[in-house]
Amino acid sequence: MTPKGKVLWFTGLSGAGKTTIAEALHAHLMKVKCMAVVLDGDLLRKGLNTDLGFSAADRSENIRRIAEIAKLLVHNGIVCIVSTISPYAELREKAKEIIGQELFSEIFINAPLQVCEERDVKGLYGKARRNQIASFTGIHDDYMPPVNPDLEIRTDLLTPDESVRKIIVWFNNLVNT
Ligand code: GGZ
Repeated sequence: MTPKGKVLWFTGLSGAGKTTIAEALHAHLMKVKCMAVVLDGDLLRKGLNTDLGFSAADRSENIRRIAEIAKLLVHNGIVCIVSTISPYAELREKAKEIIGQELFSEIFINAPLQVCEERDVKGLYGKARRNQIASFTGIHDDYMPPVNPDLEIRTDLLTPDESVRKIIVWFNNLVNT
C-alpha cells in the first residue's frame, strides 16, 4: 500500500521564517483534516536532542534522528513538516535516503543572510557577531543552499500568508498527481 504521508523538509537560515510557515501550514492541514506534525529543530534540541551541539558531527546526528522520526511518522500516513536549518547538502541527502526519495520533498525557505540578520528575531545573530555563540550558521559556519529544491519560498519577497498559500497550492498538486 502506498503511504499517504509526505515529508516536507524545510531548510533555510535561522530567521528565514521556517517555524512561522511550518506552524501556519500545520494549522491549515489540520483544518482540512490532513493529519500533520511539525518536527522543529530548535524544539527537538530542547528535548530529544539536548545532548547535541552545533559541530558538523552533532548537526549530522541531529538530522539523522529527525529523519528517523519522520520516517516512522510518514509510514503511518502522517504529513511531517520538518523545520531545521539542515545546512549541508550531504545532511539533506542523508535525510532523503533515510526517508525514501518518493516521500521526501525539499523546500527551501529562503531569505538572504542580510535580511535574516536584520530581522534577528531572537537576537542570535547579534550574539554570534559578538562571538557569544560559536559556529553560528551563516556567520561562522556554512549554509549550502539547495541547488534544485522541490520548492523555493522567498520570504523576503512574500508575506507569511502568501508563502503558506504557495506551499498549499504546490502540496495539493503533489498529492493529487
Ligand atoms: C545555528 C543555532 C545555533 C548555531 C543556536 N547555529 O532560528 P532558531 O535558533 O530558532 O533555530 C536555530 C536552531 C538550529 O537548530 P537546527 O536543529 O535547525 O540546526 S541544524 O539543522 O543545523 O542541526 C537557532 C538555534 O538553534 N541556534 N545556536 N550555532 N543555529
